[in-house]
Amino acid sequence: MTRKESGKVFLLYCSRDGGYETSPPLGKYCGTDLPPVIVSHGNKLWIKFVSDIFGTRKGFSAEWDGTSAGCGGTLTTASGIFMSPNYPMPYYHNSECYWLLRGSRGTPFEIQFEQFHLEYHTKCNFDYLAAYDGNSSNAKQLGKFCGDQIPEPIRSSGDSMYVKLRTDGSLRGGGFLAKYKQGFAQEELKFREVLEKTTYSQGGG
Ligand SMILES: [Ca+2]
Repeated sequence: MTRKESGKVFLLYCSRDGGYETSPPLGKYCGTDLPPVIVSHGNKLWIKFVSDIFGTRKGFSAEWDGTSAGCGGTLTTASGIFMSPNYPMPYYHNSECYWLLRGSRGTPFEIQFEQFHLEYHTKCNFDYLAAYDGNSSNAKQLGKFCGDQIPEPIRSSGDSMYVKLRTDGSLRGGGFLAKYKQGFAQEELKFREVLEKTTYSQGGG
């Protein structure tokens, strides 16, 4: 849209999904109507403001909110599922999502993957899922995964687990679907104790 067409153009901007000038555009706005809420698919949004040599107006101000990015979240139920954004379609480039599993009563969590397909790299440097034994990425890392091999179940030692999904700007897979529940690990520990006692008494008898 040009200045002549609208007669009252004072602002022109567009946001691109992915955070680069070459990323796909999400919209182009001008005039005095407020643009809609713009939601990016990743953790970056690229905004360009253009003005010509004629006249000026007040301009614009914008606010951003990183919590409604459509990925990650805090999960407080004893069991449930979570998945990569856009699942079962391929996940987005340049995403960073965090899930916090937070339970009660000190009972550990277990995550089991139903589907897992992230871009493969020997050290998972490009796209990866990492799990931490606590409520942030400062906690001990329980594992870092990529590729299309379904990881073994991941267990926390306490009543919280932190999961991070990071993707880079190229190549992507179908993503993941994870089931989680609280309590399994403790039941298994009891089972192990019983097993050990049984083995011990058999060995000692
Ligand atoms: Ca990638």
